[in-house]
Amino acid sequence: AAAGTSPTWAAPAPVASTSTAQALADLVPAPVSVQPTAGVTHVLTADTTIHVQPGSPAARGVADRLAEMLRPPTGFALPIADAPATPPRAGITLLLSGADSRVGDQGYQLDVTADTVVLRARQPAGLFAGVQTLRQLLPPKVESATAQPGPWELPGARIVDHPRFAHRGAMLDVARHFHPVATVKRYVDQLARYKVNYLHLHLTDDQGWRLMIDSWPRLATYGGSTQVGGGPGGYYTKDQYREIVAYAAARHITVIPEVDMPGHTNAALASYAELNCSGEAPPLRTDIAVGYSSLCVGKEITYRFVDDVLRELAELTPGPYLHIGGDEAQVTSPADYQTFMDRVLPIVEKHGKRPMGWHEFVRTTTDTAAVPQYWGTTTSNSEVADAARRGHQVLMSPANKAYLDMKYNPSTPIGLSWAGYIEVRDSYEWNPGSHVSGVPESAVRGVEAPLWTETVETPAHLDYLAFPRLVVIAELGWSPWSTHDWTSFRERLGAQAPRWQRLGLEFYRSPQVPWR
Ligand code: TNX
Repeated sequence: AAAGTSPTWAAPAPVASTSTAQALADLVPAPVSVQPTAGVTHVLTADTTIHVQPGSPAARGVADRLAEMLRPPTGFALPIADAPATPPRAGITLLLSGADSRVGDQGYQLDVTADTVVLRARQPAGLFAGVQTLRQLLPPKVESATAQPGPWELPGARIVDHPRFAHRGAMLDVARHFHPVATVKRYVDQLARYKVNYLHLHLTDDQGWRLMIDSWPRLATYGGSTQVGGGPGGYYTKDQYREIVAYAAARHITVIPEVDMPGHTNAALASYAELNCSGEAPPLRTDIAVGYSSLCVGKEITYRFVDDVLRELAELTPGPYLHIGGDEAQVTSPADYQTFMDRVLPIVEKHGKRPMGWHEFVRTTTDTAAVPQYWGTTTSNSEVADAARRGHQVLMSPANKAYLDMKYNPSTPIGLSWAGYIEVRDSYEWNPGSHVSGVPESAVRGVEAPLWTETVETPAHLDYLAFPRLVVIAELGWSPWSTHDWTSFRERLGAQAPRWQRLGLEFYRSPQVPWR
């Protein structure tokens, strides 16, 4: 029997269909357009098949992710089959044709009728985004790892959706405290749910170097041997790192690796004495001071080191960007900072990548392919405004809005507070497209929520700081500004709680949010 037409499910109970329809109002991020079809419900059954556009391995990959997501909670087989040319069959169909022209490269159109669920996009990334919407249209028990009783109802609707900004990012600092592959993958799963499409990994800092570099192995084996507070630290082998990159890619998330320089380099300087101007290696550091370390700008070996590191990093990086840090170089003179960047930026390019960096590095270049990441706490910054005027695209991470490591309030048990306390509403009430004067929306590439981990030791700590604020930043990056409204947003955010509970996320129950 075709899915949705079996007698058992022909007439869903009115109560169920009301709560089912509510899911359309609860979507996070808010879609561009939702047209409910009153009284219509689609029910997934043991007979449901997932049909997918033939000939596209990436579309097939999205179907695989969809099946992996639905099989455990439903207990259904959910076989995947090639979609016939037309018309769409009963069940779920993923197609790379026929979508509303507004969807662009990352958006999708989702049509749910009694008999069919048809998801259309122009690119596999759009199908993947649409699958995340489909997941949120199902009841929260869809997040369970074990089989749950049905019914598995979707509300009838047409949704047309696409992101406001092409870049929605999250950063995880794996240097201050090392976070193993499993923790990173778990975070990737959460990012994917909220349509985040970049993961920035802060791989190196004063307290630790977290990636094996074959030509300079002591960076990882010695430089990675501790962390803030003096724990054992750790590092990723190249195979482990490839595993992270591939896991993210399968969820349409591009990894942006960061090697921070010329400052924030104590772990490297401690590992190789010859990198120091003095020729002497400093001790490893486990405190949280910043701004005291610098690579030796006047030594040639510095650039051999940078070339080796960036070459090996580029080989591991399918994405277009290498992040070179550049922040808080307080013991590098401005002239040395310029000299350093004049040598390093061409090395990034030589290895086929584009440079991204914390915003102060942009003063050293006129190459508009370089992306400054704004991390200031003010709404005027002449360096960034000048860069926008020259044609750079800016990534927005204002520390007093988007930093996930800031405490919510003075009694938050973990986190820092140098950029202020950031309650959930504070993280929501800013407009990335007009936040910094002189940086108009057309010069904004997108948003990123950084999570620095000086105080973040465990997945539970990570959960507490990232949820719900990561989801707030994801909404600001995706949803049209016309949907921006705290009163409705906090309801939608509160509706996520039953999902997060099933996922075991230890989120902060902000009193500002009506948690369901
Ligand atoms: C500033 S923001 C830093 C990091 C710290 C962070 C803590 C930036 C580019 N640098 O080194 O971890 O504050 O919030």
